[in-house]
Amino acid sequence: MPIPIHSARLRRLSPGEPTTGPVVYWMSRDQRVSDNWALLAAARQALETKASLVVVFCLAPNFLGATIRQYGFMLKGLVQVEARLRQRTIPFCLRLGEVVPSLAAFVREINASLLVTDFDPLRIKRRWKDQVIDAVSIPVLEADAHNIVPCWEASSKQEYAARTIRPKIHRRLDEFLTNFPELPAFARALALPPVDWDAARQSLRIDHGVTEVDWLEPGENGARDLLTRFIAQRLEHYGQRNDPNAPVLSELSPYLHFGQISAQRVALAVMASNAAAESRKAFLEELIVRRELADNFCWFNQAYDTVEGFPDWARKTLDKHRRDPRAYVYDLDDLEAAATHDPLWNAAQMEMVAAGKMHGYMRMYWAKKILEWSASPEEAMAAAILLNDKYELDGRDPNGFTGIAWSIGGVHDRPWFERPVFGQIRYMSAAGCARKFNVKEYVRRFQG
Ligand code: FAD
Ligand code: FO1
Repeated sequence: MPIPIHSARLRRLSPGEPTTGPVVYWMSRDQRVSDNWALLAAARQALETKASLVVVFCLAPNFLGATIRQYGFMLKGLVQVEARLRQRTIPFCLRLGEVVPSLAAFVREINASLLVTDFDPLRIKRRWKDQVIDAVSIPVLEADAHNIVPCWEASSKQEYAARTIRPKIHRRLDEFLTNFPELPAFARALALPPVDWDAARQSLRIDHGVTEVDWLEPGENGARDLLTRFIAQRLEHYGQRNDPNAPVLSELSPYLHFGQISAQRVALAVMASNAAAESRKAFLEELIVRRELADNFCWFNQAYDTVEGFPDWARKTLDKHRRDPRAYVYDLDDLEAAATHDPLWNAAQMEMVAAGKMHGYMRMYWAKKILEWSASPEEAMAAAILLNDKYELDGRDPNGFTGIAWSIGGVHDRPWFERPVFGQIRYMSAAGCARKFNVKEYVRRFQG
C-alpha cells in the first residue's frame, strides 16, 4: 500500500526521472522521524522502486553564527533521530564540512537515484539547494514538512498581514490538517558506519561562550512530553500569554525551530484537547497563521533581514525621522551586557541570555527599544538579529526575522500615531507594559 501524501506537499526542484539506486532524504529543517512529510516521501519512493532509503544530515561548521547553545540542543536531537531510524532499519549518515560538496560527494558515493529535501525559505538554504542541483545529476524533490498548508500553496505572493493570509490558510486546513501515515520499517539497508558524534562536535567552528541550556530535554521525546504537559496544564490559561510572569506559553519554539516536532502534530493534539475553545483558537492562530505568515514573508521577501524588506510606508517614516535626537544611544556591547537605563529592557535581555528563550511579549518591547536607542534603523536591525540569534534557542528562524521586522519595520503591521524616532512605527513603553503586567515582578525575576 503506497504511503498516502498530498501531492501539493511536494514539488520537483530539478527535472528527470529517478532510475534505480538508493533514495536519499537530505534532512535539514525537519529533524525528526515522526510526522515528517519529506521522510515519508523518500520512503514511499524507495518502497515503490524497491530501493534502499538513506537519511543524511550535513553538519555545517558554522551555521549563521550559531553557538554551542543551539548546536548542542540540535546534536542531542539528532542522536535520537539516528536511534529511531535504526529501529526501522533506515541508516542515518552525518556528513561534516562544507555542506554542498560533502552532500554531492555522498550522493555520488552511494550512487543515489533521487534526492528528497525539506522546505526552508531562508536564503542560505535556497543557495545550498541551487548549488546542490548544479552539482548532482539526479532529480531533486522538496517537501514542505514544516508548514501545515505548504508555503507555496498558502499564497503566491508576499502577504500584507495576518488578516490577509488567515482566510487563505483556513480554507485549506480541511485538506492539509490531516493525520500522518505510519513510517514503515525497511527489510534491508545500506551498510553505513554509525555516526562519530565526537568527530561531529570537533568539526564545529563555533562560539562556545554561550552556555547550553538544561531546562528543556532536546529531541522528539522531550518535545512530545512537553506538548502533553502544555495541553494538560497551561493551554487552558493561554489567554494570559501577554503576561510574561504567567507561565502559560507552550515553550515549544526550540523544538519547532529544529523540526523536532511537527506543527501539524501540535495542532492535531490541541484541537483534540478539551481546553476551552477560546484558548485553542488563540494558540492555533499563533502556531498556524503567525508561523506560516513568517515563512511567507521570508520566502517572498528575500530582504527579510534588512531595512529594504520593510513596507514603503515604514521606510519613508523611518527615513523622515533619521535625524531625530535620540534620548539614549546604546551600542551592541551596552545592549548585550543589559547595561541600559531601563530595568525592564535589561531584565528581558537577561532572561534571553540566561534561559535562551525570552517571553514572546517581551520580544516586541525588547526589539522596539533597540530601534529607539540605536543610531539608525539599520544598526537596530543588525543588533536585534545578532543578539536574538546568538542567545535564543529558537533563533535563525523565519519567525525571528519576521518578528524583528514587525517590531522595527512595521512588517505585517500598520502606521500608528507619528512620534520622534519611530515615526509611525507602533510604539511600546514601559508604562504601557506596567498597565498590562507586574513589571516589578518581571524585573525582580531576572536582574543579575
Ligand atoms: P507559544 O505562544 O506557545 O506559541 C507556539 C508557537 O506558535 C511558537 O513556538 C511559534 O512557532 C508560533 N508563534 C507564536 N508567536 C509567534 C509569532 N509572533 N510569530 C511567529 N510564530 C509565532 N520565534 C522563533 O521561533 N524564533 C525567534 O528567533 C523569534 N524571535 C522573535 C523576535 C521578536 C522581536 C518577536 C516579536 C518575535 C519573535 N519570535 C521568534 C516569535 C515568538 O515570539 C516566538 O515564536 C514565541 O515566543 C516562542 O515561544 P513559545 O513556543 O513558548 O510560544
Ligand atoms: N541546518 C543544517 O542543515 N545543517 C546544520 O548544520 C544546521 C545547523 C544549525 C544550527 C543552528 C540553527 O539554529 C539552525 C541550524 N540549521 C542547520 C538549520 C535549521 O535546521 C533550520 O532549517 C533553520 O535555521 C530555520 O529555517
